Amino acid sequence: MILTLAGGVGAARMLAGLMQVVPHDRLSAVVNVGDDLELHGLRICPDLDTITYTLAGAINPETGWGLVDETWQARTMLEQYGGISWFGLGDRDLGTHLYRTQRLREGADLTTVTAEIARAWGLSIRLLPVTEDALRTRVTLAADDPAGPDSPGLSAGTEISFQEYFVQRHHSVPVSAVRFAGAEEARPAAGVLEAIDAATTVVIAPSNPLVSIAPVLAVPGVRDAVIARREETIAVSPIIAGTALKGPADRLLRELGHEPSVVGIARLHRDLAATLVIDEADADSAAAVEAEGMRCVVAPTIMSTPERAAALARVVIGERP
Ligand code: FO1
Repeated sequence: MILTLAGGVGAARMLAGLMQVVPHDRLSAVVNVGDDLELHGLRICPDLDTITYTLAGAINPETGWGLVDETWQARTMLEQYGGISWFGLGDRDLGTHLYRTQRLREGADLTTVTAEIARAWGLSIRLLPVTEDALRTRVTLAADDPAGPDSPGLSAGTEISFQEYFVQRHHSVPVSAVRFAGAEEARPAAGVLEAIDAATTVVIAPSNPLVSIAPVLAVPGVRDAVIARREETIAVSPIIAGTALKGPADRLLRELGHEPSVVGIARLHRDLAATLVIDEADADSAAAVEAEGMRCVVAPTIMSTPERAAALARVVIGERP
C-alpha cells in the first residue's frame, strides 16, 4: 500500500501519477480538511474534491479546482441577490456539496461520504479525510488589508479563515501566523493511523508544508505515526528554484520564518521523511539537503503532463529509470 499525505492540486497530480504505475486498490491518501468551509449551508471540502475531480479526469484544467464543462448560473443568481459569490461554486460542483451536506445531515460520516463520491466517479483509490472533527486553518494578517470589491478592509493582527485569505484576498496579504483551530481536540478519522502503519511507502505530496501538510500532521497521533515510518517516507519538494509552481507556499515560508528553498523544505520534513525528492533545477542544493539529514533524490518534479507525473511516481516508489 502506498499512502500519500495530501493537500490539493500538487497532491492530486502526484496521485494521478501514482495511479498510472500502482494498482489503484494499493493506493490511499490522507487528505487535509483545514481548507474546508461551510457556505450557503453547505459543507465544502476543496482538497478532497480537487483530488477526486483530478483523478476522475474531470478537473477544470485552467483553474486546477472545480469541474470541467462547468456553468455558473447559481453564482450569477447569488450576485444578483448580493449574496456571497467570491467563493466560486459552479452548478455541477454544487451537486457534490449538496450531496455531501445531505449525507452528513443524515448521520453519515465524512469518510463514508467521501468514499461514496469517489466511487460514483469510478475511483477505487481510498481517500481518507484526516479527521471527522472540525479542524479549520486560520490565518493572521501581518499588515492592514484595504477593502476590495469583494472583501471588507481588515487591520493587521486580524485572524481570518483560510479561504478568506486564499480566495477572497487572493493570498496577496502578508501573514504573521497560521493555526489549526480544533486540531488539539481532533481525532484521526477511522483508518488513518492504520493506513500509515500499514503502508510500504508513505509519500508526502508536493503540497504546501505550512497550510496543507501541517494541518494533517496537527491531528494528534498522525505526526507520530509518520515519524514511526520515517525510513519508508519520501517527500517531494513543492518548492522549485525558490518558488512554488502554484499558490503562496514560497511567500508563506518566508513570512513565517522559513527558507523558501529545498533546504527549507528539508528542515520542515526531515523528522518525518528519510528522503526528499528535489527538482533538477535544484541539483546544486542536493548536498545541502543531505547535510540536513535526508537522502536527496534529484528528478524532474514538474508534473505538467501525465507522462511526467508517472515518471515522478516511479521515482517516488523507488523504481529507477
Ligand atoms: N479557488 C479560487 O482561487 N477561487 C475560487 O473561487 C475557488 C472556489 C472553489 C470552489 C470549490 C473548490 O473545491 C475549490 C475552490 N477553489 C477556489 C480552490 C481552493 O479553495 C484552493 O485552491 C484550495 O483550498 C487550496 O488548496
